[in-house]
Amino acid sequence: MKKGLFLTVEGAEGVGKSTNISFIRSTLESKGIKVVVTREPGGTPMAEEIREILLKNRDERVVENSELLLMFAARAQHIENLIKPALLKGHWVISDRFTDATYAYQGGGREVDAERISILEKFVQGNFRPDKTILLDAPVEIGMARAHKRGELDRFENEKGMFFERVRNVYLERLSNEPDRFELIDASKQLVDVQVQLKSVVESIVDQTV
Ligand code: Z5A
Repeated sequence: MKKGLFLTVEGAEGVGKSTNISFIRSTLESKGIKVVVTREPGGTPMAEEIREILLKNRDERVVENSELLLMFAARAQHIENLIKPALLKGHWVISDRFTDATYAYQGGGREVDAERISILEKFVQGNFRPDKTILLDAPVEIGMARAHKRGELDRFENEKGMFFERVRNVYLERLSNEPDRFELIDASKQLVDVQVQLKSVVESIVDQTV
């Protein structure tokens, strides 16, 4: 039986997930909560190897179904070998991306039928879903400009603006379909303002849970 809380952080590229996960972690730890931070694709040694395959720029066309299946192969390793054992110990798990990213990137970005994703979600996860999801949202140009400052771009970061518009739209649709699970943060603001919003959201999640 699950004892900890599974929190995912989502958003299109460069919205500040990595930066703000450190802030979320320290906010939770200051309240005495034991936290495990992880990411997708990745989080276990084998899933990190799959991540390298997925992110690498290559000449061979990556077929949409191969990309989709690899995302779920990495996720199966991640859920069974890291997320569920940590939750069972009572830790809170914060994952930088999870299955909402598959709906957004493979469903929205690559235009794979959402029904196909849903079938794999049920196959790999059963009923396992995040308890809460924080969506960092910003206009695509802002996220891309921030991400592009970091230098060499991976296979996803090399996509064009329209791809990320579709990604953002799917995230916003999912937020409006599941308002109880999602918390929306305006990530276009200065970092200090983003973290004021985050602090209040994280404190309210703790108040509802602990
Ligand atoms: N992917 C997928 O397709 N399907 C799936 O199912 C899953 C993933 C799970 C790797 O993810 C890729 O995998 C991802 C989707 C795909 N590709 N893309 N794009 P990732 O999460 O590792 O990669 P990412 O989305 O590119 O994340 P990122 O580049 O690491 O961005 P971020 O974590 O959101 O941002 P950041 O590194 O914290 O911040 C970016 C820069 O902006 C940095 O210099 C910060 O200092 C700066 N920053 C952050 N916040 C602010 C504010 N508020 N103001 C100003 N500057 C800021």
